[in-house]
Amino acid sequence: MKEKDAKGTVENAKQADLAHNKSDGTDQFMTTAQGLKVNDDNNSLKAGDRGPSLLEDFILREKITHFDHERIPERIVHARGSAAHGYFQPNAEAAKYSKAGFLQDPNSTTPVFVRFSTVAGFRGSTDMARDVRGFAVKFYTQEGNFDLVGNNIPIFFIQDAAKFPDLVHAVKPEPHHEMPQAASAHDTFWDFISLMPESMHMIMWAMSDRAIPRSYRMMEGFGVHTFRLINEKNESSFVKFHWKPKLGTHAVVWDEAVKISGNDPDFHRRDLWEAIDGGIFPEWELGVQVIPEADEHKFDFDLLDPTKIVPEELVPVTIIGKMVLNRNPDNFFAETEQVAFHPGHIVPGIDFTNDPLLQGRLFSYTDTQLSRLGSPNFHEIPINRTIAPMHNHQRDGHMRQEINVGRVSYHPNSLGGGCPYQAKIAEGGFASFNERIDAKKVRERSESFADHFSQAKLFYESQTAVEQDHIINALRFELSKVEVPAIRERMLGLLSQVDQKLAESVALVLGIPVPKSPEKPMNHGVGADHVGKQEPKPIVKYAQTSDALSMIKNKLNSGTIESRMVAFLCADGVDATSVNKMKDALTKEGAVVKIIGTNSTAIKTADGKELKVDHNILTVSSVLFDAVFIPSGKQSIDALKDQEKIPEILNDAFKHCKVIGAEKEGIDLLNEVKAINNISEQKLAEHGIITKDANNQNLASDFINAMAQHRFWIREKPLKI
Ligand code: HDE
Repeated sequence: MKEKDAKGTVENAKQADLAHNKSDGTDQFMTTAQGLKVNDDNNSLKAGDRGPSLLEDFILREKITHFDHERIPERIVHARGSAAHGYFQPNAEAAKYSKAGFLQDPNSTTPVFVRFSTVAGFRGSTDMARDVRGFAVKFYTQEGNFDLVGNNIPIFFIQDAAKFPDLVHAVKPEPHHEMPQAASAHDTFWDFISLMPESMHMIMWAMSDRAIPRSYRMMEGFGVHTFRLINEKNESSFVKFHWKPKLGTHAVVWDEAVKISGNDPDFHRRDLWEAIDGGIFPEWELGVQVIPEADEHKFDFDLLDPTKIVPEELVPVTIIGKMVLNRNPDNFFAETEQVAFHPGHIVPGIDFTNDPLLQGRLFSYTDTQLSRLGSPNFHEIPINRTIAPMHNHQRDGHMRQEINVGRVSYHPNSLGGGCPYQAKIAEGGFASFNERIDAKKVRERSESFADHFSQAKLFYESQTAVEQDHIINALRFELSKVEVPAIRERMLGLLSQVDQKLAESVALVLGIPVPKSPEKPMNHGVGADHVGKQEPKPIVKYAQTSDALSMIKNKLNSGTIESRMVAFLCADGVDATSVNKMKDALTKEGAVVKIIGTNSTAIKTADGKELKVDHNILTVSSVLFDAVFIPSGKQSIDALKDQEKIPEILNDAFKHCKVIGAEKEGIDLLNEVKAINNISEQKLAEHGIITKDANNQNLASDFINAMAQHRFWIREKPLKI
């Protein structure tokens, strides 16, 4: 009876705990942390109204002391991030490969919390840096938390965890003056890279438009390492995890990224927040490339090498479920900042491989949480708690939340009835995959990891000409920021082993020649003693290119315009029919229309009605939108012609190859863009400039079809090589 009471009390306390964990503070008295109602929060306790403050003022001291300690260390990498809640639902395929409980029932859903991030920048840095994006998913499964802590690029810079601190030191702001912020375009990064040929495949991806995504919602995600799945029959297969976005994979262009950083450094955070807030829920399919255990050595690369992909043309991606993000966090710090991911959080049915990068990560994440969140009890922070029942003998420590009852805190025990019990495998107990290891202890790199250029080549050659130009331009920019000539030269040497023309066209702008290529591809680090001693394997020339690697050729891009942002440029006297017709058509397709007005509140349409303004033209730029439309209305157009921002908005929209639409008098405003005047009227649509005369009724559908093509690269001048 007593025991029952005690349990009841604990239950009540737990409920109270939960109630306390979530509070919006409305309709309640202000109290101190101890629950004392506060009578005056505006004045400190003083000796006389003009006298000194009194040490006795415990209310002031409590408030300021708490404030003084409000910050925790930011993540050493991935400090800048944004997150959302949602759910995962498997399909019928999933159970074939894994016995994980959350993958068994197509009618079940599992809650998830997903955090996207940049890597190099500090917590307050721009979302738009050229960088890899983190894509970390916490599945709150009934069998415990499973964290899939991946990136938006399927490979990594280095092959062994031992080089991770060096990589991060090299890319972070330089230690003497802490510059540059959130940028790889500086000497220490390229110095390191130029001595690490194994990074060349990743460099191709990082210099491509993948590193400047249009939205977190429009990125692929990858588990990067090869993992294992184990099914009910205890069959193990190797897998690569893929997240495939429903909205396709899209990027901005570099000039746009630079301008977005100034216009709205929270661009990705805002985009994610507003989409979910507006009921446009981001969605991904989860796919796996499954490689049977017997095929481990079938490929020209090593499945354990994290600088290699498995081309989708060799092993197709099988979809095993979908993920939908449908709820914004309530509190940034409590959730997005305090969430603690760990690639070692797995559940039965999922296991690791011996990828030496993954192996290093398994140690690092708990270690970092101890210093970042300050206690081994970080699993008790609400966002990190498992929804599975949790019982063990771990006790105490800083900020322990759980009140463990009873006197037994050890195993085996008889005093506690032997509880908690260990679970047999049939009862869901976790047992590591029984892999046989019979080897010498060595500090070596496997010879099978030695080819650093074939897949860099495969990636480069799989891109369209436009995408290749963007890679060349990114390298020109980054290496022009490098000050030490020897670093540039070494980089050109490495690039020439990916593609001679690529190296030459970068060299053209650097003003130096490409060094003579070594006869054999340079597969060992220049002067680096850490990269195995073996002779490099001959380069495997991949026969095919892979469309999946190109964002433009990628079949994910279905042409939807859902959630795309369109700026309508309006002033007093705008034609309401022109606005509404286009707006209705776009909204029907799921696009979002924003009225950009010449004031911050509302403008008057030609028929005297009020049109609510979403943004004052002073605060926007076309880089914040996917397309621009100029509705008709002579008075409106005349007023817009006087606006200082108009030439910048239209010229940028043109330069960034975005769709521009204009109706009747609106067409006059296009004169602001010289380049448009050089395009003949018949060719305007081909260039993504959608206009119409009074008789043509197809403006809206033409505009929508053009937007579905995303960008009109025809406007971009091919690079001189
Ligand atoms: Fe991480 N990584 N990482 N990483 N990583 C961290 O953990 C680390 C690597 C990734 O939104 C840290 O909690 C090592 C690859 C993401 O909270 C830290 C190595 C991939 C996030 C850490 C790697 C990742 C992190 C910093 C090489 C793609 C953000 C704060 C052995 C598969 C998670 C933290 C979030 C965060 C260590 C390499 C993805 C220090 C040692 C490869 C998405 O523990």
